[in-house]
Amino acid sequence: MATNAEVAAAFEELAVLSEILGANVFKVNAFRKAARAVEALSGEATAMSVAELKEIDGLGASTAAKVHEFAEKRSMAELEELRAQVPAGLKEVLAIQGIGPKTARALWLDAGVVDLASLKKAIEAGAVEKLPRMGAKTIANMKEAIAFAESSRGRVRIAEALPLAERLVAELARLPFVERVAYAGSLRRGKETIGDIDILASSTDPATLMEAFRTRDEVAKVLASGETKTSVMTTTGVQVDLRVVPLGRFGAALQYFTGSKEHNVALRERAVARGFRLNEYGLFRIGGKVGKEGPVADDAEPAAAREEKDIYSTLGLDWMEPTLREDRGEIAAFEHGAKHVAVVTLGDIKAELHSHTTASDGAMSIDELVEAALARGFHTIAITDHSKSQFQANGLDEKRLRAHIKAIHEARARHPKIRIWAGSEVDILADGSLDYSDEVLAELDWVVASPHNALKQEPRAATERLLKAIAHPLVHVIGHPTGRIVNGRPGLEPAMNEIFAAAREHGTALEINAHHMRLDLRDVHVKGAVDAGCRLAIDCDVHGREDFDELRYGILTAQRGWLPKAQCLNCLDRDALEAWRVARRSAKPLGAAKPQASLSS
Ligand code: DGT
Ligand code: CA
Ligand code: CA
Ligand code: ZN
Repeated sequence: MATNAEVAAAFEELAVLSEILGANVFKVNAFRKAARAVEALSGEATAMSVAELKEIDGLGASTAAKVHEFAEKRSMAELEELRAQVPAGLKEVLAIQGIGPKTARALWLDAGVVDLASLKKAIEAGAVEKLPRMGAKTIANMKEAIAFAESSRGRVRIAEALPLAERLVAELARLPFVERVAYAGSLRRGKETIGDIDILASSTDPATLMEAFRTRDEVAKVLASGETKTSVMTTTGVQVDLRVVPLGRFGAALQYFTGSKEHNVALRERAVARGFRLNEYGLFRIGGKVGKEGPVADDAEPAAAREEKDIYSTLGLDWMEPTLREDRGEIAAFEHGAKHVAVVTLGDIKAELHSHTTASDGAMSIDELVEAALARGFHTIAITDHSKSQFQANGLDEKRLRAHIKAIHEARARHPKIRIWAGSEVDILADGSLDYSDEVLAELDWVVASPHNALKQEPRAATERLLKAIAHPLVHVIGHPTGRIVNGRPGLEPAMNEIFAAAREHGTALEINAHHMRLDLRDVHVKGAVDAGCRLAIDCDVHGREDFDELRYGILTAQRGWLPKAQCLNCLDRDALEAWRVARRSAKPLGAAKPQASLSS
């Protein structure tokens, strides 16, 4: 059965391809409408009859039939036809910010562009500037976006890899001849993007295991397959490597293939300094059997190999979270006896401080959102719908906001077990001023201030903009501070050290937006903020019920930034969090904020 999201994606692709091919606007719009209609359905589209489907607003006879076709064949004949007519590489051109189907069509037909490489050449050769509506600024933006796309090429966002890896590991673990299986690599380290998924397994029957792996439904192409390693490409475009290792060496392989490479290099140096040799087969005492190239590793008895933690402990180290293994000081920090960081974990999170309802662009009512937060075991939920400038997200003007605040406060009586804050995600405008007046902001319990527009600002302007919001006495937290989208757009590039210093000084928290598309602050910024002594919030930016599940990505990013529980707002208990909220405001009465000039150099 195909999911509604898959059907909607097929319609969206039909719309894009037909627009590139110059289909009439009605046809293109019909596909777009169908995509939106299917996406918004509460039931499974593919389980409905054509007659039922036709009744749905946004679907007609022909699109309804296509839903059925997709349910049966997992594709549509028309989609296959269109795909055959459009160069496959145009997809990556379309993925560039600012290039829509119409521009892609012009680039293709009038400038011979068929993929990113030819687009670059066409720009250099001056063929693009001859096209209509291609000003110098548009072309400069395009060049920047191409460079960004190239830097993220071949890497998928973590949310495209983690659930897939978990499914593979769980299902391989169930095979009777599989003894142990785990994923390693950048995925285990929780990086925001993943080059490939590395899976390790021990098996009593490796050949059958490889066969079972190669023939799985997700596999589109087998890239290489041998006795100990098989690489495949999935239908979703993710490369997965499966390695079979002896059970007695599983821990060593897990350590090695988890990496990072930099961490491994540092660990290997430590091993050598202590008279060991470390590789993917184990930790070996030097002085054993020696071959032509030095001590022979894989046939000598290892000092540690079966369990990862034994490798670390034999080297005088405590086991550390894979998220910390980037050679950023973790080896010194985890010496036996050192008092090391206890990084925040999923179970520590007790509050969601950034969420949207149907009042702006969320999918849940106030009560549904509150119940979803309660179901997570949270003691506090801050409801923070968009402010008025976010008109495309149905942002609230002052009148609607006041009615919303009232409705939120009324909801408290219905949900005594959870603390409900009436908040706002207020836009930080390009000049650093906020989208509501101080008078209105003062009526809110909780204020998240976020940049949404003007995300191509010069670094200096971006810095000033954020500093102004940080210094604002009514702001509690800066939401997704840079506005970047993973693999999508770079966002603001402010002087982060100034941001951290100001956040620390004013007691304004900085957000790790947990959504896998954002992860903003990103890992290295989190580390900087932690070191500067800032408070951080980890928030899902909830728009729909399933967004609460994004929290795991925020936790991984937080861990990669060494965030201790003590510096994370969402880990405070109910009363301590309320006390922080109140203190943040009373510490800085209106108008008492430091003049901002003192912060900039
Ligand atoms: P990715 O896949 O690009 O997101 O990043 P990783 O870290 O998963 O890298 P990958 O898949 O090439 O290799 C998995 C791990 O294997 C890596 O984190 C560390 C280890 N590894 C791979 N090549 C080397 C190497 O040349 N030296 C060392 N020390 N370790 C390596
Ligand atoms: Ca990898
Ligand atoms: Ca790999
Ligand atoms: Zn939001």
